[in-house]
Amino acid sequence: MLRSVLLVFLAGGLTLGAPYTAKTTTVTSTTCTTPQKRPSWHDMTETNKKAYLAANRCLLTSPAKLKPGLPGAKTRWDELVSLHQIHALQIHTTGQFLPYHRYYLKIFENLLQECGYNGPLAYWDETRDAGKFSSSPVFDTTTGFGGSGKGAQNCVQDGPFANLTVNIGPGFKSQPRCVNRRITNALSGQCGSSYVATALKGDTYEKALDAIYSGPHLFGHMALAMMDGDSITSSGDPLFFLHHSFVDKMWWDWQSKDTTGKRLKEIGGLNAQDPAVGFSEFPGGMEVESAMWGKPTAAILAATPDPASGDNGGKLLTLGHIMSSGGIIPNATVAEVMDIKGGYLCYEYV
Ligand SMILES: *[C@@H]1O[C@H](CO)[C@@H](O)[C@H](O)[C@H]1NC(C)=O
Ligand SMILES: *[C@@H]1O[C@H](CO)[C@@H](O)[C@H](O)[C@H]1NC(C)=O
Ligand SMILES: [Cu+2]
Repeated sequence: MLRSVLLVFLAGGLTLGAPYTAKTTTVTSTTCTTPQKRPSWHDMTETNKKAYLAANRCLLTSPAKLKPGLPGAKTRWDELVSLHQIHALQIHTTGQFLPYHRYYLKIFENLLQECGYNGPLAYWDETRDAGKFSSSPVFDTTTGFGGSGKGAQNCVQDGPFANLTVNIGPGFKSQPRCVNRRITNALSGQCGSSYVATALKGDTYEKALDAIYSGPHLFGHMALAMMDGDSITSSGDPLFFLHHSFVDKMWWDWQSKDTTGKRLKEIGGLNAQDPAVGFSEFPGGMEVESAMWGKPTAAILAATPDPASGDNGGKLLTLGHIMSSGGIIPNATVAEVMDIKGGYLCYEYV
């Protein structure tokens, strides 16, 4: 239903400037007239910061809701992390990386609303803190995420997420572990503005995708080592969503640099990892890398969607690709998330 409404809107978009026709009522129901402003954490109001953090904490401490449940999920937060685990080999080092993580932020936003937060998501403008992440206001103990973890497990021991447990991970396992991270300032230098500018120079989707993925995205993860730096389940640390909103903003900045609108329809890459490559940041293919995090269990495989959903059975990602969330929010196509002000999504970075 939503999808057909959007198609009408996209079709309408091709004739921008033409007067609206009889389709106006469906078109207006999905247009985006007042996009929600998504600020950098630095600029978020203190009230919103505290409410946002409280809603994250609420999800970490609320029971799981889905029936049938997702593998290993005990809390509502675990369900969110489990989705990332289930999709891990389809959404990293693939064309799906940017659209799925944009959709994942929408799943997250819906979950925050369940916990009573109706303000905007925030991103972390990492360029302001590059090279000195640890002194960022992001790590404040009352209006931030708490600091670097301590002890052998790097458990976060101050702030709203101290002593909280996530049951998804490491890798494809499901074992209780603390919210953990370890900040390395030197690695955060490559989240600086000159590196971001370089990452956005490519003139095709695949060039931008690779440069964002291997550049500031990866360096941010390495500098933060959220959840043991685990590629499969790093979303266990609420900080993940601030970093990934920054990644989403980079994609949006690249998309909107071209004023013809061409990049709102440009997609490419694979819809699942090439087994010979696996994650591009690690040597060896999938088989070698599985030594780090195991292999998807039978339960995880049973919950994993067909990587070619909506892609006509092929290996390449198309705009028709269907993204899913285990039922937390409705499925959406890649086409629906291309424009953050397209109607299905309605926000902007400020
Ligand atoms: C976390 O747990 C430790 C050890 O159990 C305890 O000393 C500390 O006060 C707790 N911190 C918070 C913020 O609850
Ligand atoms: C959503 O997508 C999943 C995975 O592709 C699929 O199994 C499910 O049937 C879809 N749901 C709807 C309502 O289309
Ligand atoms: Cu991810």
